[in-house]
Amino acid sequence: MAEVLNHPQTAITAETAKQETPATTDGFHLVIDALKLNDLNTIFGLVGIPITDLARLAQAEGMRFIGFRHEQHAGNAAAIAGYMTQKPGICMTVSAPGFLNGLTALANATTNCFPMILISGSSEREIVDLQQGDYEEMDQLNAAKPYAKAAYRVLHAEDIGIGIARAIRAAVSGRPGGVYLDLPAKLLSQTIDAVKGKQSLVRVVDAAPRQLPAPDSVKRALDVLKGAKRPLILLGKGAAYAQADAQIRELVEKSGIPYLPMSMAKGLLPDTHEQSASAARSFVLQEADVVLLIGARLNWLLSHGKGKTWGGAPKQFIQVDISPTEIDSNVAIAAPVIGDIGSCVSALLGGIDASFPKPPAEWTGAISERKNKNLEKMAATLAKNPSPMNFHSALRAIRDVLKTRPDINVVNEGANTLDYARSIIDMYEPRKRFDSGTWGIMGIGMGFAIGAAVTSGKPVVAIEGDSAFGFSGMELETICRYDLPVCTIVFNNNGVYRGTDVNPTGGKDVAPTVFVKGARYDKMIEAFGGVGRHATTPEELTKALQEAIASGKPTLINAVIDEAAGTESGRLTNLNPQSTAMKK
Ligand code: ADP
Ligand code: TPW
Repeated sequence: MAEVLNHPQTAITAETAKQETPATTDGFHLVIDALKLNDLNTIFGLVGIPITDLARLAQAEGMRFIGFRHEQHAGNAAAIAGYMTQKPGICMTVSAPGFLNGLTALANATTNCFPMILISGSSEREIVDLQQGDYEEMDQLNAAKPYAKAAYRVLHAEDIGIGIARAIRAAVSGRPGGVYLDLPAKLLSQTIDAVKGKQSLVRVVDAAPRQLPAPDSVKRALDVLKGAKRPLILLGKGAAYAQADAQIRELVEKSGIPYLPMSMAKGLLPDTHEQSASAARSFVLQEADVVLLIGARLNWLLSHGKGKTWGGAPKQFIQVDISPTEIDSNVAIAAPVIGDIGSCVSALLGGIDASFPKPPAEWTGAISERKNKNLEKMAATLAKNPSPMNFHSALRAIRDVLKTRPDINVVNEGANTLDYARSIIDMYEPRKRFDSGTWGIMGIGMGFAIGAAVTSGKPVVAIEGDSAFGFSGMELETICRYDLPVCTIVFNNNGVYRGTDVNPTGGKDVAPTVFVKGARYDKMIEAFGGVGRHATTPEELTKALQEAIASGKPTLINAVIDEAAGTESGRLTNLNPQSTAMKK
């Protein structure tokens, strides 16, 4: 493989193409050139034959290769980069086990509608298909299909350009998702004429074309909205992804309709916006008569649009989404508006003029009343200073620091740590909050943190349950290696949900939810040259976080939380963040 790096033609440029010696190129170069041609300049991955050479070449050709300790986290980094940029994040892995480790992230990306491409090396087709036992043998293409939006394999070097173009389009057009691209090892070393190779590359034009909504669907939606007595706008992470921030804000403000952001849509409008109904979430979901969903699905996170969460009052839904089959997936949708969110919201805005009825004062007044009552209750809870810290006192300290830095990215996972942080930490800017998402998955933490830091060049604060952190903890080394401005705060309550469970038999094994007591996660990062801090009070936590942000150094703060403070989470009844936070 060494020859690959010594390849006479490291970059296919107009100049080199003109060189006298008839040059050849190969699969390795064509993959890198195709990615670069499409402005995909960062690869998140983990090496091994033949990806090692691909990674070396990528770096030699000026791309960024961010090497991870486990493929799942490389995949998560790629996925969040895709969500932040609307360009597919690229993850590269070796075959079979490396591919399978990355597949969890690909499936998670598809579930969350994040665009990414998982590129894996694979073994020889002849041997795989006859199941003759090759090194890391696996039929990866078929394994990927059920979990990806699309899956492709390239067998000939001259098809690499087309293969990558198809993967890009599949990832970002329509509803975004994860795409698998299978590159057999043999393909990478195939050589072809360099000029032919260059001609075979494709620069994708208009990868995610606008999709305009049908005018009659817009009219229907406006008619339903006009008839509302208690309207509500629900913003999902599709709305954040769409980067139609100004139009969405205008729609909310011109219509005067109260809105609720789903967790990753927080910050699309600042959480402090007066029309935000977050602090009266249960009330508005139950009482609204018309709900305008923008880039949000009626899945488990919204109790499927029915049941107690939504109250007894009959509702009409308007749904703006790019995917026609999302409509009527859980309950009947009175007015579907199909298209990209920017186009749909602009079209809706066209019908909202001075004569458009404002939501009745009875409705907005009732919401304000609820909000004020709840916010008062919350303020009282947050003002307490128990020792050891509980989730609220620790989050109050973090909230107050983050308030001063609205540009900071926030990663958040755990059970209680997720539920409480979601409602206590305000977001002020779009696409700055990255969390467990549609699956409620643990393990996105360090991958998302690295992806967000690399993509934005801005600091990241990862607020992590101690169990959640454990899934990706080894990536602290990656954070230190690339000297990323990531501050990880581990909410250490000695276990999953809490640390107080006991083994009912009195046997030697601890209860299934319990970890080593008093663990010092801060020592882990010190092993890699990062800064470890131990915080037992809100004051210590504040200071450690302020210093971490100011220094930009990789930091881990071990925040000691009362091991009895957490409740068992992940149940549907705990999905309403505001009410969960209110319980304490
Ligand atoms: P949340 O979890 O925040 O409620 P979901 O992931 O459930 O959000 O929903 C996101 C929705 O947004 C998906 O149904 C997806 O099809 C849609 N979507 C994503 N991007 C766009 C876009 N650019 N235009 C329109 N709809 C989009
Ligand atoms: C991939 C199940 C949901 S929440 C959680 C687990 C293991 C951890 C909760 O403990 P943590 O948080 O992080 O210490 P806290 O604040 O309550 O103390 N495996 C995967 N995903 C999920 N969701 C689980 C298991 C789970």
